[in-house]
Amino acid sequence: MDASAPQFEGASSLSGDASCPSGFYSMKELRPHIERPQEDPEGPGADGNPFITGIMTHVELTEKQEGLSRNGFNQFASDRISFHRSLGVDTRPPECIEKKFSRCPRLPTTSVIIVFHNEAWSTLLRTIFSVLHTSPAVLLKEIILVDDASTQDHLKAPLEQYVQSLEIVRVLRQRERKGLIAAKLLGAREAGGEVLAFLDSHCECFYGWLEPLLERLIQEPTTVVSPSIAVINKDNLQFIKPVASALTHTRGKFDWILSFGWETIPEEERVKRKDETYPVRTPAIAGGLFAIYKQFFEHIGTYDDKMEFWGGENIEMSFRVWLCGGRLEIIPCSVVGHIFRTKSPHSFPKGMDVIIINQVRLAEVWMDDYRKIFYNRNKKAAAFEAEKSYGDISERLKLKEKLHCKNFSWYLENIYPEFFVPDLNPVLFGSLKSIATKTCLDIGKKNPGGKSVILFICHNMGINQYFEYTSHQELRHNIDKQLCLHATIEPEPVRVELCNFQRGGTVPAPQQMWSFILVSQQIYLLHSALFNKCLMVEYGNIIMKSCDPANDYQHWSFI
Ligand code: LR7
Ligand code: MN
Repeated sequence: MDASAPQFEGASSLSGDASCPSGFYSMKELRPHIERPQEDPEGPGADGNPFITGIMTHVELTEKQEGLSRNGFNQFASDRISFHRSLGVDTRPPECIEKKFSRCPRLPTTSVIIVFHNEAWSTLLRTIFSVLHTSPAVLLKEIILVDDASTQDHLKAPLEQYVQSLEIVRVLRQRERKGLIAAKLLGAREAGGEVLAFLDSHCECFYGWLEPLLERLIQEPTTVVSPSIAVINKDNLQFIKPVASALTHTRGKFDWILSFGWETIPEEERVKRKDETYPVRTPAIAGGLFAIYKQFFEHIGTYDDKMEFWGGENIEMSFRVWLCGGRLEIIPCSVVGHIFRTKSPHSFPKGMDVIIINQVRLAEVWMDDYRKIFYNRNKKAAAFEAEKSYGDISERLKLKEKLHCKNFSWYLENIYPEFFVPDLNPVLFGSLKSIATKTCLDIGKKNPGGKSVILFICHNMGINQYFEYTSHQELRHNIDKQLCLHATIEPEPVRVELCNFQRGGTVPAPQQMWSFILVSQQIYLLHSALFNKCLMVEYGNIIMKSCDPANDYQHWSFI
């Protein structure tokens, strides 16, 4: 698209001024008068290195443990690393390092918005200082901290007092806990910059992160750009830098229970890349770290303000932006680190079901008939949908109409054609219950190599216990990958393998083709080598045994 002809109303003002200075933006233009902690090149964690823990006293061990359970990352280590640490040598690809950003047309001014709830002092301050240290002053209009009703004392008056000297940093308060979506909306409303750049409250920006995002926005004002997200190790705070020689191109994706994930870009996209300054088109964004023109954010419908606390808004935004005329991209030259934790340390005042309700809202608004694939796999979501207890979505439907957004099938065909679309109406589906043991087939929480299947108490939620009997006679568990129940020769336990029918095969693998006899409740294999063998539970294992219609342990039903 031509940058001089942006696609939404009011966007023509975004193409930059006619008069602008010559030359390039320079990192030396950071605000010199802002007091900053001095970087200690020998200090713990310097150059992005891991924090090394020596022998710890009992008191230190207690502090470390408490920090871990409060934050889900090693606050003990974070507290001992300077607020201002260097991240060491620039390991990005040479074309990223050499790239210069012209002042004409000028890049837009940016409001960085950081939302937080009970964030540790050291991680929050390191996020702020890393923005101040890596963003040219002319581009950084302000940093807005939005407090989602934190209860920890350090985030009250002491935070305001501390950031006063930083001039361009201010704190907005959400008095009542509403979650990150409302907090981001508050920050966005108050922002004075042309661009909004959102960050989580435990990030560190790598040298030169901002300019490539802004440059892309002036080229394509209807894009939402994400940096490439580096991992800050939650246990030792090591900043794991991208290594140019081992660059894998990762993009964002989702699965059929609407969880966000990552995947390598398809080979045909990889070979088309000329160099690393080119953006990576992505079906979905992680949601925490992205930049967007404020005007475009408003044009495209900000967020669904009835989504609460956490979750779903990133997938909602991903679908909406693509369907309603925008684009989502990852800019590899822009690198921002984030502390990934395994579990949220925050309480959810209304319980974890809010996440599912957020997902139902997005499915109802954007997924058309395909939402059924989600509901089949998440029973709680299906129940919320059936009871219509997901709130009013009429405003979002109006928005969809106003923006003339496309159908979800367009998204699947054009934006994410690699994504497998399961049957909307499989022959049988639900949980596969063993009649004798009253337990259900489950792929296990961790499914090493995608192989194990276990029996687990039937929870009737779908998710890990979701299986469907397809029109090709497979028994598939297909939320993310397409996994098929795969017969083995006794005593080897039955497992799941990638479905043959999906990997380019035109028929299921013989070990993946089952006959389900509803009358006798038996499941047997059509494969001749396992002729007359039935799926059976023996001592808690699932194996193939000679069929015996009278044996309860060979009886199964979909519930
Ligand atoms: O109730 C809350 N209120 C908040 O203000 C819960 C959280 N928060 C804040 C929190 O302090 C943090 O700054 O919101 C931010 C995100 O919460 P995290 O860090 O506890 O969770 P997360 O890193 O898993 O969040 C990811 O998924 C969220 C789903 O709603 C949002 O989209 C986050 O922005 C997103 N974070 C990222 O995309 C960072 C990159 C990593 C990935 C994937
Ligand atoms: Mn986070």
